[in-house]
Amino acid sequence: MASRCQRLKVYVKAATGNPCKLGDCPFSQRVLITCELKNIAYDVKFVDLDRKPEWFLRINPEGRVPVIKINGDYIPDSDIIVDVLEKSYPYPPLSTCRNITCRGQNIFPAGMAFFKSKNPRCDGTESQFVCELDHMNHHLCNEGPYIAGQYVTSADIALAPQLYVLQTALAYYKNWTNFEQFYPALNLFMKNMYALPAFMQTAPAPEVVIQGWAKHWSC
Ligand SMILES: N[C@@H](CCC(=O)N[C@@H](CS)C(=O)NCC(=O)O)C(=O)O
Repeated sequence: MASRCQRLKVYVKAATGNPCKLGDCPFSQRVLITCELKNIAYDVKFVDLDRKPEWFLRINPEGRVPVIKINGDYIPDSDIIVDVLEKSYPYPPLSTCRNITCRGQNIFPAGMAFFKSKNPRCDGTESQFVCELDHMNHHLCNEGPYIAGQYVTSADIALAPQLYVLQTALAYYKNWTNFEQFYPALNLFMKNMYALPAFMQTAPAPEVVIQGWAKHWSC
């Protein structure tokens, strides 16, 4: 068990242009939701990824967030962090088996490729993204409402923040709003997840997502 006298520190992305506000990093939100659901007392530190401070690069030379500080150790990478939190704070249990946690892991990279593509119909990025969404919609329709069935697990906590930023950025920049019409089970999953207090308290504002994704749009 983690020592209760040391508060956990969570280093997350700051909003573009506002180093004191929560930024649009779905991996950071994943860790924050996990802390909220496990009732872990924690402090948040915002990291300006556009101008990475020296102190942060000393903590994590890779320069990525999220990172946690637990019992004096700095731990990067949301996959590793949620495992550490599960072991240190076992209640309520959120973990599920590896092959379930992996479900949906291709949605975010496929969505990002579709978002960045200037010719998604021809280069296959749209059909790849649609295929990933179809898979997940089908799975949730048959075995949902959550990825592992009746209860929220770490698999949902990993996927929902990714869907949130994709949905926000795709609607704004590409006028792509197909979740409700074509993926009803996935759309219901998103609504359920977004309605959790742990999600609402840790989600970046839509305008922060839109600003954060401007750089992907212009590249
Ligand atoms: N696999 C990592 C991915 C973390 C990641 O890519 N974080 C992004 C922000 S969302 C980052 O720190 N990028 C570095 C940069 O923008 O310079 C995890 O799950 O934590």
